[in-house]
Amino acid sequence: MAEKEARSIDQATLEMIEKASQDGARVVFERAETTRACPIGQEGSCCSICAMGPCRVMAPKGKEETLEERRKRVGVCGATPETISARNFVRKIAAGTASHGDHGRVIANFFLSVAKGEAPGYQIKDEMKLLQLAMDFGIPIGDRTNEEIAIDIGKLMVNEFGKQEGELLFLKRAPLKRQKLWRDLGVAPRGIDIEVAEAMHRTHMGTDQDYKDLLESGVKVALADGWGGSMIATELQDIIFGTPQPVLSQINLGVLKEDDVNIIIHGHEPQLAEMLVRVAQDPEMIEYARSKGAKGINLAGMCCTANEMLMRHGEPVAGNFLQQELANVTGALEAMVVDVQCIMQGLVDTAKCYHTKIITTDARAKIQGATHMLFDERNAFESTKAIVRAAIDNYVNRGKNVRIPKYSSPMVAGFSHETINYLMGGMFRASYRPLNDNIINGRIRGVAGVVGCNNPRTLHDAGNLEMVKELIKNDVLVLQTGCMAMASAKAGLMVPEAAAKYAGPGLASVCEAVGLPPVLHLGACIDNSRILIAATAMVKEGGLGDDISDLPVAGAAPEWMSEKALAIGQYVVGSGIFTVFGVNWPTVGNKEVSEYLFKDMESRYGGMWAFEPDPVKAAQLMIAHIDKKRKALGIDQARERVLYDMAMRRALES
Ligand code: NFS
Repeated sequence: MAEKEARSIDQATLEMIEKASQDGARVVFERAETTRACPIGQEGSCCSICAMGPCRVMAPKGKEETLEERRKRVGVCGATPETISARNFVRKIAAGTASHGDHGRVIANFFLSVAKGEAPGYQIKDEMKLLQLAMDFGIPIGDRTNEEIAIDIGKLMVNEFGKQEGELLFLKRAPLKRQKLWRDLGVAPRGIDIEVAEAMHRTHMGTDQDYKDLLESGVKVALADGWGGSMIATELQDIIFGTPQPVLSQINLGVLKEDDVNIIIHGHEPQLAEMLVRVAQDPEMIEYARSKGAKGINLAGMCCTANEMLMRHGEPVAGNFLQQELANVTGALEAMVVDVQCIMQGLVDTAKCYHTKIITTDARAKIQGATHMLFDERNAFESTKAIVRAAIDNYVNRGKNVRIPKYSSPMVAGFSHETINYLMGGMFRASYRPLNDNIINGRIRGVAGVVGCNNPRTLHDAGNLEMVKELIKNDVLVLQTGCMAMASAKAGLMVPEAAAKYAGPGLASVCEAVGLPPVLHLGACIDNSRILIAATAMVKEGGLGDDISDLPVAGAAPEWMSEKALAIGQYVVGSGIFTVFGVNWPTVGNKEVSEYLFKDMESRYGGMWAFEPDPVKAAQLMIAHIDKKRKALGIDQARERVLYDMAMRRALES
């Protein structure tokens, strides 16, 4: 058991790992033990981009290398370890940007279909955001219908992907100083696809072979994610599906129900999920479920699609990335419906031990052994009904080996840039002023974004929890997305009462005054763009410098695993924010490349990377950076005075 406990701190997860091993079902935790990570690939010292290799160029460990030895430590083509390391790093960023970009492109085209009335069942939900975007882009409003305006916006957004020259439109949202910096450094992206294609070309055998130049191109392609693909996805999804507002829900495998047809939707793009929410409530479908002996239909989410449904509908969340196969292990899941990204192929093998149907729904992502049922946006209601019907039909196949862990936690989610603005400032004077004032007076020391995946190479959920607790204890307000948001929610950090329990006195006093949890859920990974917008809003509000890099803020991904996480990290650093990653670091085998990312980037971008696998130490690095920024702003004194006041107050009370 001691060994099993080393896999997760989440009781529901531990219980299901145990059940999996009793049932003979293999899950990710076990595979991570039997399939060891390749140490050469892990440190970024293997080049496999041509057939003269793969070439392994590791530095000798524990001894000084002579110049002659160093000269020989190159690939067959002569590529230096720096080139190889940087090339690998940039390729990963390009893949991450491509993934978020492809999501954004699908959403932009879908948005256009909705506007043209070609996707029945969907309509524009957030008119205010639509009009705001139209004004941002100079699209005439007048007495035109929302749909006419949306067609113009949709065309403009679709065009961002294939644009060949100029600059991405959303760059204009960044502080002016940041925009100028990007232009001066030559990293302002022209379009989204072009930057991905160029990064793939630069990293092809025999093209860009100057590691610094390669790493700069990594910033350019990453910015095309954060201020491009991801931001387009978030903005357009908000307009079609609604901008999130605070909402109460439940999280963990305990949200599955013994007597219902359980359906989990897992993946990233919310079109199908939105329709599932509707179809699962359809009386005809509920009646059909009853005809098979179930009490009803229970819909829950997994991974980032869960976040999308949670944010807008308060739908329950079954778990984060490492829990996906464990949902099958409950024996109570009729269908795991998936689309794209973060879907483990292992789901199919695990499902074989139970009755769960794995249903793929996207033409870009089929899985051998799964059932493919293509979701058609233009016939959304009917094609979703077919999926739900298949799940219901599977209910009769449920076996006796059912155990749903009794763990689920309440959470408040649904924070967006707009809701933070509103909650802080109030309906009639929505503004970031109170947030900035509380940062200036030191009640809030700074703001941290803690985001990203789970990774079985580190204790599940623990990196997040230790980091977030350390941050809020030190009065740092934490903004979260993705699987890390879920880790905090499971541990009870996303309810207002958590402020009194875990936050430092300054942060707790602000949270209590506004009724906020000390840890705010901003949505899916794509919604890290909300953090960029929030940071920009803080700059524009005034009093905290004139660029994002002046703000007392920091970012982290303590349990990251995906290429998307690297793209996110690089655009956050390129936007001026110090960012620390845990688990392992993809350029750790190369000193020069790591130095560039950890140190040199600061002089160019005002933000830089760090690697620290110990989550508490990583949190302390973030706090030290926040304090450095406070000092530069001249607000470090204010903080000390507030602490003195607190001490005085306590003395008075006693
Ligand atoms: Ni983002 Fe990682 Fe995946 Fe979401 Fe979860 S693993 S980079 S958090 S589900 S995208």
